[in-house]
Amino acid sequence: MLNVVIFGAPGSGKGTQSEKLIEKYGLKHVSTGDLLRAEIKGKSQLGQMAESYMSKGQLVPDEVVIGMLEGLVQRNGHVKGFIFDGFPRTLAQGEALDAMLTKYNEKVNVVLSLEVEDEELIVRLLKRGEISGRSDDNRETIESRLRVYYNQTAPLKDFYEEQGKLVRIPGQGSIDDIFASMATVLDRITV
Ligand code: B4P
Repeated sequence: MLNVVIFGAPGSGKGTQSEKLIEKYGLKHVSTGDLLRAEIKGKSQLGQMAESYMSKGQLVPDEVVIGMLEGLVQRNGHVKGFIFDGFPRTLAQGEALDAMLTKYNEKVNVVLSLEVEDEELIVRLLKRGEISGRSDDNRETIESRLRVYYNQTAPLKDFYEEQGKLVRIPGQGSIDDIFASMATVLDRITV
């Protein structure tokens, strides 16, 4: 399996690039943001709980997100690999992902970290908010998401750097150029 984590701040282009990567590499896309938004749309109990965190720009509790992913990884043992988009977002999630994959003699092969300046992130998310209707794409919530990112998510970079898995990708510029940089890294990995 080729297991890739797409890492980055909110609005860094994780979802955008994941869509292109799954097409080229035939990997299974796992976006915790999409999974949670589907729960909200379906008005499930989990969705109602998740919305109360997401609309404030906070992370949904680890045990909820980890539980959601465990079953998904288990059901997809046959795939060529996974693209984890927006997961892990805390150290506890990073450790849980390692444990989940180890059970199947698998591991995270590489972590592609999209590096984008805050000003650009804010512009992108405000722009998306105008069309997406996402309740978390407004200025106040975006600022809270960025604070949460630096406090709770960014420390994972050290976690993966220590494992020699972190590759920083410049995330500003054309979507195709950024995609090409990511593909160059993935094409060098043999599994
Ligand atoms: P996510 O759904 O993961 O979304 P995101 O971080 O906001 O965006 P992403 O980086 O995917 O940006 P995108 O490509 O869309 O998370 C939403 C919320 O869900 C979180 O705040 C949290 O509450 C919850 N959640 C999710 N996972 C969780 C977890 N593991 N644990 C706990 N809670 C969790 O790009 C953004 C915009 O930029 C788009 O409009 C796009 O068109 C544009 N764009 C992309 N690339 C561009 C480029 N190169 N140039 C210009 N614009 C670009």
